[in-house]
Amino acid sequence: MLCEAVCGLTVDVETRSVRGDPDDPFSRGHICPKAAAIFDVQDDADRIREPQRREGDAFRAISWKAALEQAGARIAEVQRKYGRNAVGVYLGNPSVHSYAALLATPLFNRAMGTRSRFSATSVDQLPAMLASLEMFGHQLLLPIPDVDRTSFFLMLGANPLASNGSLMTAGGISRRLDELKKRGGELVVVDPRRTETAQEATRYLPIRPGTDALLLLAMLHVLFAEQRVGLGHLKPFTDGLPLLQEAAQRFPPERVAARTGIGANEIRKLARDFAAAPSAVAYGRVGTCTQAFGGLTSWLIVALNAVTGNLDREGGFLFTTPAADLIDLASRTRDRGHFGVWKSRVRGLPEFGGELPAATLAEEIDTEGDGRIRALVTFAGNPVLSTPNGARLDRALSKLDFMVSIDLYRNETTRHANLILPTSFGFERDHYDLAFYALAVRNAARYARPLVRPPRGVRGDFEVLLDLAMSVRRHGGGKRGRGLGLTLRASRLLGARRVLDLMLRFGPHRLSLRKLLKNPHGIDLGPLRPQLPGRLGTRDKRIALAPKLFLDDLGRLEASLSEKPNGLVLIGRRALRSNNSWMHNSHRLVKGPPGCVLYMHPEDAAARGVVAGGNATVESRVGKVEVPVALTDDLFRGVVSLPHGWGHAREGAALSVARAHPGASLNDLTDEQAIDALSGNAAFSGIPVTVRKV
Ligand SMILES: Nc1nc2c(c(=O)[nH]1)N[C@H]1C(S)=C(S)[C@@H](COP(=O)(O)OP(=O)(O)OC[C@H]3O[C@@H](n4cnc5c(=O)[nH]c(N)nc54)[C@H](O)[C@@H]3O)O[C@H]1N2
Ligand SMILES: Nc1nc2c(c(=O)[nH]1)N[C@H]1C(S)=C(S)[C@@H](COP(=O)(O)OP(=O)(O)OC[C@H]3O[C@@H](n4cnc5c(=O)[nH]c(N)nc54)[C@H](O)[C@@H]3O)O[C@H]1N2
Ligand SMILES: [Mo]
Repeated sequence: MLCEAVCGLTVDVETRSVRGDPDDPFSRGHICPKAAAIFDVQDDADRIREPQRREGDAFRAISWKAALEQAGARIAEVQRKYGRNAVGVYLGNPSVHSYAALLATPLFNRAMGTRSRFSATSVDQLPAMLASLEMFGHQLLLPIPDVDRTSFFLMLGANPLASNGSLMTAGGISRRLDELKKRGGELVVVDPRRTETAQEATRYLPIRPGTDALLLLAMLHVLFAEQRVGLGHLKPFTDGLPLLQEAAQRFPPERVAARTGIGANEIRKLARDFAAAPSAVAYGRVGTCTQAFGGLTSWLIVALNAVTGNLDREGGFLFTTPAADLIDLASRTRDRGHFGVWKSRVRGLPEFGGELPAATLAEEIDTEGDGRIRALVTFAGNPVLSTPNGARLDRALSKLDFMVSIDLYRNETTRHANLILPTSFGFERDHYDLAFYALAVRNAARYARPLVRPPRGVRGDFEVLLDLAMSVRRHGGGKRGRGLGLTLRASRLLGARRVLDLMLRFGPHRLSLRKLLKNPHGIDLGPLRPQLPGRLGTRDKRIALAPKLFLDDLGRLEASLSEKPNGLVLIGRRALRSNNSWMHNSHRLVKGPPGCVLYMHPEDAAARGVVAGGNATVESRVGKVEVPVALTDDLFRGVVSLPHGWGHAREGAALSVARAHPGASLNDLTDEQAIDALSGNAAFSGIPVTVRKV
């Protein structure tokens, strides 16, 4: 319900204790500190338990009826006056952790009828989805590393020992990586920081931020030059191998070594070992997505798997067969995704799947002109702390005519709202991991009933989203059309639970909620299986190995080869006892040494007179923060690291624990102008900064 690892939990409601469920066939008893903190959020005194309306600087409780009326009327008014696009929508990360929200948001978006849509996708996995759209014809068709059967795991820009794994749903990832090593396999980690995961690796390759695409092209160069390329069973339905070869020819290892920081021999050895392994998988995550070449890197990762015969092969990179199959449903409704069909108003950035990059949200609010965003709906998000140049967005939000937020808290973002609508959370609602079984390393399914009653003043995410949409339409806003009105009302009547049940019944494993309820520990549906070309979303059921979109971006990459490193660059990190921006109000997660600390290489620190334990200022083009410093050799020279999700000192948020452990926001330093020019995704990695001793 808040983590991609979807671990089975044993819960004692009386004592508020949460333990790992040893009988869960998927997670086998694994648990992490975040799960134990679910009750901290659920029982949090700061949690919002009734709709709140802002009156001046104060918030007062109002009834649901009044709140929905007012929200609908104000949003409709803005849309009637200024057009539908004058209302923006931002969906945060937890909207994919609640199956009810996941089912309601597409309907909500359709009903609002606005093109000013944003989400956490464009500060996260958008480039990986773009690669899937271009190569497999479906934005949701993401291949997953077969960690349990692979013999060579090449991991770039991911730290699952802290994150529990992402786009790789796997309860107990550290055990799974241990097992890989025990069976004689290799774990190679490529990261500018020797992370918790890198420390467990059999090989660690420190890399300069933002240069993974160069490394991957050089690996491909070696494989083509040494005739180690073989598409295997993909051959009859894969196009573009010669084009990929041509591209790779431009990037011999010697040409990229200095820029990446990885020696040519090291690159050759890595390429050979990867190709020679009985099975291998290359996988990248936040570090390969949220950087200036996120699109290229995501494409090349898939390409490397494909040309070594590891795509759609056991032990390699495979597609899932989830019991409730959103991918198949999207295909049936012909919504496989699209890219660049329209552009943002101010900067001309491309839409992806109907959403614009979050990096452009602030300027769409604070730039005058036709189509300016004047009202905003946020759902389960905190973009002030989580999107680039959050401080600018913070200022922009205060200029809105109207804002409504659906959230558990009055946080750094929702404090700007005129209305906050609170929803149920945790064990108060039923649970099924609709999104994450589609990303799991084994096929599995588990459904959990609610264990406790929600507070009287909150409602379900599904209900709130649909009720708000209906209220907007009643007041003459949103998209018109009788069909849409009927769909909204019918869905509201049916409820999320029944929609889920139907999806399970018509899904590939013919399950149902009844069957799942009979198996409360969850059902194992077996390992991932090859399923190409059948699963492809492309009309001709062929894979595009070298889409033009990516080939056209290679010139930009090539130009980066001549960049000379100069000064320090900033990257982010995650910690096990922290969850994006919203769990710092849990005592048990923030106790102990401070989490928001700048990591610095001792030589970089010495050159600036910065000492361990002292404070330093970090300054970028957009802002400046002051943070404590820790020194560590585990960093690429010239790179400093700060975790994201902190910065809780802002006036007006109601997070009393977090406020006592505020930290500084990494996104007061990241730059909304720093994006992957191809995809529009935020480029958090490699922000030039100046560090000074305080
Ligand atoms: N405890 C905890 N768990 C979480 C979260 C959390 O906040 N806390 N957040 C959840 C969410 S929303 C997500 S998306 C996942 C993310 O899951 P992961 O991607 O596994 O987690 P990160 O720690 O962000 O790992 C990114 C790594 O990329 C490295 N990196 C930075 N720049 C580059 C680069 O240019 N190249 C390479 N090769 N590496 C680079 C960083 O040093 C870092 O180690 O975690 C999820 N799980
Ligand atoms: N610099 C930098 N920035 C980053 C990242 C990074 O690595 N570096 N990581 C990025 C990534 S991967 C992500 S996913 C984003 C996350 O960015 P966001 O999604 O914008 O923010 P979160 O911190 O996840 O905040 C989630 C909010 O949802 C609320 N919430 C939780 N559960 C529910 C629920 O069930 N219903 C409702 N209605 N509300 C709920 C919480 O109270 C909280 O206010 O941050 C991104 N920002
Ligand atoms: Mo994320």
